Amino acid sequence: MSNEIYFSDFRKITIAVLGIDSAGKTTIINALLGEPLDTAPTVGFTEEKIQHESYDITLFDLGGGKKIRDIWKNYLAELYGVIYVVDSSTRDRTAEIKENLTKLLQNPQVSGKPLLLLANKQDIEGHMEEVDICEELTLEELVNQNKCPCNMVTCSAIKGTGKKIDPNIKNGLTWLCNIISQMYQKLEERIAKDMEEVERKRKEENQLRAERVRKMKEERYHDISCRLYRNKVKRFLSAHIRLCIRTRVE
Ligand SMILES: Nc1nc2c(ncn2[C@@H]2O[C@H](COP(=O)(O)OP(=O)(O)OP(=O)(O)O)[C@@H](O)[C@H]2O)c(=O)[nH]1
Ligand SMILES: [Mg+2]
Repeated sequence: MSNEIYFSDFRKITIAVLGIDSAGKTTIINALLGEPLDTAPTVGFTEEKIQHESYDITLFDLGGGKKIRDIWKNYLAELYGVIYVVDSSTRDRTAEIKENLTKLLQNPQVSGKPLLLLANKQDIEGHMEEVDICEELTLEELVNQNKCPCNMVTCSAIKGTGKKIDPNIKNGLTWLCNIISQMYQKLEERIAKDMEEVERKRKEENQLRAERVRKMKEERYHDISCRLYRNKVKRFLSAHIRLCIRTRVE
């Protein structure tokens, strides 16, 4: 009985772990789940559940490959916050990361929501420091413009899994949970409104699709009817002509 009360106190929230391909998103989720850290590129979307602080957290793991990023927009409305993972070991892709993060934070379903930026792969020599990442991404400007409360934490996802996880990842998640706590009611109301809008659009699209299918069927039926009618007329005319010829011959 006490357990039931205890678990019912847990608030349910959804957080997406985003970032471009190979940033370390799935590795971080596996570390939080206490699972082995070997990963393959995520093709599409997976969902995992963890408990942290007083939250039942649903984590969305979305592939970061160029061709997959387009699906992110379908998962943003229900988010209470975003964990954005950056591979700090390379400077080659900072322009791509900046463009991706800018587009994400400017999305009306994300603006204003809390953002935890994990500067991952800090174990690799020559990695970018926090200050470099801030500068390269013009992070302060970006989060201010989009009113996203933000915290950056450095980490190394391959450090360990479960109890051996890099404590910075857990601390970052605690920060995110705390800020979500402070904004909970506002976020909950906004998510309910955004999800209603998503549902309305989905119904509208389904209606439009059904209408398109109905029109296509109607047009096809019309085509077939016309063809049948033409064939009928043709058959009638050729029978009439044959009859005329036969009558004239006789
Ligand atoms: N050295 C080092 N390697 C890491 C770290 N985190 C992840 N990796 C490696 O980086 C590669 C990509 O990791 P994933 O977790 O699959 O990356 P992802 O962001 O999920 O990539 P997509 O699913 O393609 O979007 C894997 O080989 C990981 O082992 C880290 O902190 N340090
Ligand atoms: Mg992945």
